[in-house]
Amino acid sequence: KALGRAPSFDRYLNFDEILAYIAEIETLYPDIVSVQDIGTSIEGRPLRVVKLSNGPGKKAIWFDSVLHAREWIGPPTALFAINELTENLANGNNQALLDDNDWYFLLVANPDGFVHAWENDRFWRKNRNQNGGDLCQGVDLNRNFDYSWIAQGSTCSETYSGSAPNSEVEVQAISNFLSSTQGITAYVAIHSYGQYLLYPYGDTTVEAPTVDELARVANEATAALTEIGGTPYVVGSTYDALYEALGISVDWAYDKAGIPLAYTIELRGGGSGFDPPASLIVESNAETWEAYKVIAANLPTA
Ligand code: ING
Ligand code: ZN
Repeated sequence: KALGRAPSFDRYLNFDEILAYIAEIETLYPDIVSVQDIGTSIEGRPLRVVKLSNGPGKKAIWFDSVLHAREWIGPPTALFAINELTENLANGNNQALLDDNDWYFLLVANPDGFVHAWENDRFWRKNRNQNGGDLCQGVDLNRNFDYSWIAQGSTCSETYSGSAPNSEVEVQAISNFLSSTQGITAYVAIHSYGQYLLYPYGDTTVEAPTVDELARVANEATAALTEIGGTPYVVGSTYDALYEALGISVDWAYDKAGIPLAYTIELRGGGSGFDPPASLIVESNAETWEAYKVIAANLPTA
């Protein structure tokens, strides 16, 4: 079915609908949008990246959402950003944000898990690795990055870290792309829920070397977010503000890929947490866009 020029924000889009939207904006805005598959999931689905750019040689910001299958409030915020920078380019300071930066979006980082959550198990978190025929399926992709990785959990654990660091094809695809692509100076992992904006590290209480800048931009971003509707956000390192977490994407991006501005945003929850009613999407998008804009406006030069 036709989605129209803007994505629907009155309901959640499934994987096929997200791909259809990507194909549509690629056709509608060929001067800005380019689409690239950076890899394939273990069940063979594309890891499809949307790049928005209106000229060469720019610094860039990267977003990924749905590394965790059940966190459906993430992709709408990315779709909203894409729509602002294409269809709504004339709004506010959107033109400047596109003139100054390239934008990358991996809308569904864990497509097999996402489809499984849509079709079988709404609260599925991990990918769909069969784990060698073991009792339970799935690896927690946000414990599989090659930074401070340890073997943790049985295959049945929600935070099973996999058989080795970077063992999962989805993690390999992201890691390879971020390591080999020039100009990316900000990394944003979109998760839910909890209303946090988190920076490195998750494995230690030791402060990141650039903690002052990480905290400055994060505080500015959450202030802009909260101004929209009063939604409170907590800023801090993953370890301090939340809990110890090893092998996480944001720490890998900062420490191993050398991306100086690196965050996990834990968006607002709703319903029983991971399943906010679709009626919350509009408000969540509006406030989150303010935070994304602040991060983009503070991109270090490459
Ligand atoms: N929570 C995160 C998780 O993977 C988190 C918490 C945030 C960990 C940032 C690491 C970095 O446990 C969700 N909801 O996924
Ligand atoms: Zn998550």
